[in-house]
Amino acid sequence: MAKNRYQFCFGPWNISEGGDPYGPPTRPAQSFDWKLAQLKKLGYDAMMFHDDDAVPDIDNKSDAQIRKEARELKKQLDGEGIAAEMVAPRLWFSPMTIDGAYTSNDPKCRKYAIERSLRCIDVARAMETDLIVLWLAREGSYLRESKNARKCVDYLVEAIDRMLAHDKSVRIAIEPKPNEPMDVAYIPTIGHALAIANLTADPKRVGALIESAHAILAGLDPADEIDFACAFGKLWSLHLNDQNGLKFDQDKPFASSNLRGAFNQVRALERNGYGKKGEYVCFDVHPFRPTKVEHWLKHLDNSRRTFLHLVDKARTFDEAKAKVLIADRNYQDLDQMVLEHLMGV
Ligand code: XUL
Ligand code: MN
Repeated sequence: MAKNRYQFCFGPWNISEGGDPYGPPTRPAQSFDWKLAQLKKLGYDAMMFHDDDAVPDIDNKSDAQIRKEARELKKQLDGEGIAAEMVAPRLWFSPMTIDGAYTSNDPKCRKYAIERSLRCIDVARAMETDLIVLWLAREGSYLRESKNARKCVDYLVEAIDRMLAHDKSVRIAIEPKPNEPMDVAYIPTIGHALAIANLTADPKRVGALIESAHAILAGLDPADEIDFACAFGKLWSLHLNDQNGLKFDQDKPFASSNLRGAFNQVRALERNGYGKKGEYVCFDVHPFRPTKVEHWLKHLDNSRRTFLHLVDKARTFDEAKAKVLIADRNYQDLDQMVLEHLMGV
């Protein structure tokens, strides 16, 4: 397998219990400590957090209490040799975010969302990461006439500006997703994320996180999204996984549905030197619902293994031969060359 220059990461939610909108969990919940203990054993280096993964019940705690608990968690992580990759405000669970968070029609709810985000930054600083991820779950509409999308752009910029002003050292990575839970989201692609970044008070500190499944849901090729974000120096985190076409967000193991698509994502990461500035490769993957308890870390182990095999495949791809075929516009043989390389024949 490839000599590994990559560092790997997952979140506590990636060891999930199998519940879906149609049925209950199929595995019992595991404790946070148990999940943390599995991380190193699986060859991972860091954990990503929602603010309330780090400080449970965050809405009902004082600022001092939040900082204290986050510092204690940081000590626990240090003890295990695990870094905190990022912290993300969970802006989709509270009764205050039913009609949107930053883009709610209700000013009290918008205020809640911003204050919660500032607390999330305090958690991140106590855990010594400067990276805040925004998956903007409820910023969009179920009914277009219910919201003013022009105003919502201003609300989004205002919220990000408040976060940038709260702590001059944080960086914000927007994780676009075109739909689910919303019918249509306001920041569906990397292009939208970078355009919004440009409207903020400090565009240098606003970048992006690409999730493979989200790009596929937007009808885009995740590899091209990676190249696009990297062209701007804005790919600050990554959620690799897979998605079988346009359906619910599946968070399948990396390459599970489309090996060639995964190969092209890895090639894009390699040519852009992703990871060299300390960026992590995170797998936002979930076990299949029927998975038994004794197999429920396999999706994390397998995704990482597949990734490393694909790094080998990217590094052993015969670029010189491909160049000759491209110059000759012989895309038929280029196609077959890729297939045979992936099949190992
Ligand atoms: C949702 C999703 C989230 C974010 C973190 O689709 O991907 O898990 O990655 O909030
Ligand atoms: Mn994600």
